[in-house]
Amino acid sequence: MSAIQEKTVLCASCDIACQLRAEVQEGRVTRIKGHPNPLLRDNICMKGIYAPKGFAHPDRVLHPLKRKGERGSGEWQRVSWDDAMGEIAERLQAVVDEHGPEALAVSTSQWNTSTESGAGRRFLNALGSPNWISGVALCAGNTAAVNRMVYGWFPFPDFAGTNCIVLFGHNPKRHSWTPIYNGIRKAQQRGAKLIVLDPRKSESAERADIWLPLKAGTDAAMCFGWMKVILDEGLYDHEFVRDWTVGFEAFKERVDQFPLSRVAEITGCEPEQIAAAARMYATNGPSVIPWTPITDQQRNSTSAIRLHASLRAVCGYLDVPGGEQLNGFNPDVIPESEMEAHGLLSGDQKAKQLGSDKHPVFTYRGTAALAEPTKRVWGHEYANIVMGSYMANPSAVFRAMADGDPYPVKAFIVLGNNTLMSYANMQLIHRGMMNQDLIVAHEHMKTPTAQLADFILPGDSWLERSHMMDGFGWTNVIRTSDQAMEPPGECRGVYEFWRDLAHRMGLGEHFPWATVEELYTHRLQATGMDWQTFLDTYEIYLPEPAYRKYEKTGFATPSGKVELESSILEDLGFDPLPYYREEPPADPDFPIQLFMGVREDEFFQTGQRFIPELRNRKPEPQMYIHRADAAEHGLEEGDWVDVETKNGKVRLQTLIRKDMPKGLIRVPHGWWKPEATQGEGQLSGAWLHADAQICPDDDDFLDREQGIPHFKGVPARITKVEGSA
Ligand SMILES: Nc1nc2c(c(=O)[nH]1)N[C@H]1C(S)=C(S)[C@@H](COP(=O)(O)OP(=O)(O)OC[C@H]3O[C@@H](n4cnc5c(=O)[nH]c(N)nc54)[C@H](O)[C@@H]3O)O[C@H]1N2
Ligand SMILES: Nc1nc2c(c(=O)[nH]1)N[C@H]1C(S)=C(S)[C@@H](COP(=O)(O)OP(=O)(O)OC[C@H]3O[C@@H](n4cnc5c(=O)[nH]c(N)nc54)[C@H](O)[C@@H]3O)O[C@H]1N2
Ligand code: SF4
Ligand SMILES: [Mo]
Repeated sequence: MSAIQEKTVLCASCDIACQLRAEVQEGRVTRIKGHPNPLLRDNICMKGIYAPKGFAHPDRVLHPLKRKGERGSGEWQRVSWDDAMGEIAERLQAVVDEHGPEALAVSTSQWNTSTESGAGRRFLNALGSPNWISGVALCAGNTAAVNRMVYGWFPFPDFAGTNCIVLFGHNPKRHSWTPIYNGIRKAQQRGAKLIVLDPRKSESAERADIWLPLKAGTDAAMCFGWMKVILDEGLYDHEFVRDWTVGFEAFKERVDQFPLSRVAEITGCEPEQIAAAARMYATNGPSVIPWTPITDQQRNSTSAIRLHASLRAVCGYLDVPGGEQLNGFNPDVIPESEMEAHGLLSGDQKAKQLGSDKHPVFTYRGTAALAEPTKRVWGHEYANIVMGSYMANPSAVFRAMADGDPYPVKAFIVLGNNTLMSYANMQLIHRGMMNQDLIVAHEHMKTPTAQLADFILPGDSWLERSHMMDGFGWTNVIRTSDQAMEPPGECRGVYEFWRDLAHRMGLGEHFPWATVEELYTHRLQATGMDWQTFLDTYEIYLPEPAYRKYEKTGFATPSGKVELESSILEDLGFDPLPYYREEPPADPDFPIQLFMGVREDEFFQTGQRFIPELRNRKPEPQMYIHRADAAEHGLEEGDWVDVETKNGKVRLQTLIRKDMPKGLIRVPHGWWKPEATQGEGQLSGAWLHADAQICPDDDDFLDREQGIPHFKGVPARITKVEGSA
């Protein structure tokens, strides 16, 4: 038996990159353990613990595969990396020659593949395509882009120092974003208050000082209610508002349109409770409203996010201890945003970015006015925080893939993202994929998306590579991850893929670094260390926190102040003030409401359902429903139902839950069954269970400024399925 070695690694089985310790024996990871960091040592989520099992699964793709027969046939032939890359480069070049570089679109979520240091964007920018989309369009990235419009950066909450935490839906648990759960628990143990807004009595709501059971999708209206109380009662930071905001008078007039009686009617909450929560937030400060995906995914998303930002600002909680930090870049490391080389893409090509005409907020067009202020305050023109800026609009990209409107997209590369199931309107995405000349999937597993590819390329995993992570460009913390074992088979990293493709397509000059470690050394040049020395020296590398930095530099907005009234949105032709769009009129055919969400403890998003230890705990996709609604539909626990919206239907198993309010059901995200029949027509159960089929993406359900879909409070109907599923 050889000795056990221990390596510090960053987990990428979900998107928050916990530090973990990997025990390595005879070249294999045998055990995952907690890291001594106080937020990580006490418990690890089960996805982290079972990750090595997943990476050793017999169905993992270990060699490049090329499709045999029709697209989606489910039949594959093993090819060499050299043959695969040669053919991919040739076919991509043919698409570019015929339709222009903008005919290539890329989709990735980047947290699981983010070892690439921006190489994918760099490739796309060098080639000339603006059509990059990402799961972060629906999760944090879009919030980051909207926050930049208000005060020039995306703030990060100081859980350790705060006196009051407000969770808009967001419900971290022991097995869901464990360190954030731990951070909130520790704050509560210190005496910090917790306010939870959730239509369901979630685990966090159970522990809250105040729980507001608002109706799904009404978060923006709720924020107006809070703001009304805070402004009317003078509970805001008068000096900060006077010195550091613009548009306060107009903003106040808009807020005055939301008396508590109106807010109570929209949200279904009691006026006194709304006022009590607003007072707790404003008077127990410094308080924090941590980022929440719930307001990423609503028809009023942009307004809700702006109102969160405005609450932080008027209460004086920005860039103060215990409040919300505006971190900027780490001064010693070349930021990922810079490595992405957005300057390489010409103005003409940027202007072709799909969807930027109608829904510009996170596109090049929408963020152009931030370039100069960002350079002035943060030292670089581009700040791609959480990779959420400078993206195309996903729905617009899928339409271009399917219908060639306004121009054709004919080549699609997907890396670490299950595109078909990870946006709205799976039917459209499917049509778009079936209409491609070339699809490449860089993956571990034959996901429904990969099943439609021309090539599946075997990706390495987070235990099998080194990683330098720059806090998603959000915090200025740089963390390192040591390679714990060799990749199995012919698995390779994303950087190697982009570099190889660039060299084959005449773009090699932009990729002089032979390995990702060389690339890290390049980014670390100001520290005087190479990657190995840095890795041996630091697990974490960060500057001393500094507060109220805006007093010296101003905010990174066009006015240099917090824009309660947004000059950028006004110039883009939108309402410069936050607003509230009421729901479309009720449709008697769809009498109940649903939301997509409540993450499964056992799996991350669409992943991990092939790991028996996890799947045994949650074998089937479940609809949560109130007992009275179940009775009304003749449903008993375990019955199968079809849940339908006007876009399509999914089949789910009934689970009667006390925490659900009447009239609202929960649809789980991301279900497919890796053991079920693969290929077109079935896609391993995705056509039966994937929520993306019922997510609407028409104008009534898209947020106007960003063009992201509404997942919270969608009209639906349910029908019992006789017999089993
Ligand atoms: N319809 C619908 N869409 C949604 C959501 C929803 O609720 N409903 N939720 C949204 C949210 S909150 C998010 S965060 C996004 C998430 O969207 P994604 O990031 O796409 O998340 P996953 O479904 O986990 O897909 C990741 C894929 O990457 C693969 N993978 C994992 N690690 C690696 C790696 O190291 N290398 C490579 N090459 N591949 C790897 C996995 O096998 C998996 O298939 O989806 C968003 N989209
Ligand atoms: N185990 C595990 N952990 C995960 C993930 C996973 O897939 N598995 N995914 C990770 C990712 S990418 C994300 S984005 C997070 C998501 O995790 P969370 O932010 O916690 O989001 P959800 O679990 O979808 O839903 C949280 C709460 O929102 C409530 N809710 C539903 N509709 C509304 C609404 O309109 N308004 C309000 N205020 N509340 C509403 C639901 O009742 C639910 O209790 O989890 C992360 N952690
Ligand atoms: S919460 Fe779990 S899956 Fe996510 S990074 Fe941490 S250990 Fe990994
Ligand atoms: Mo997410």
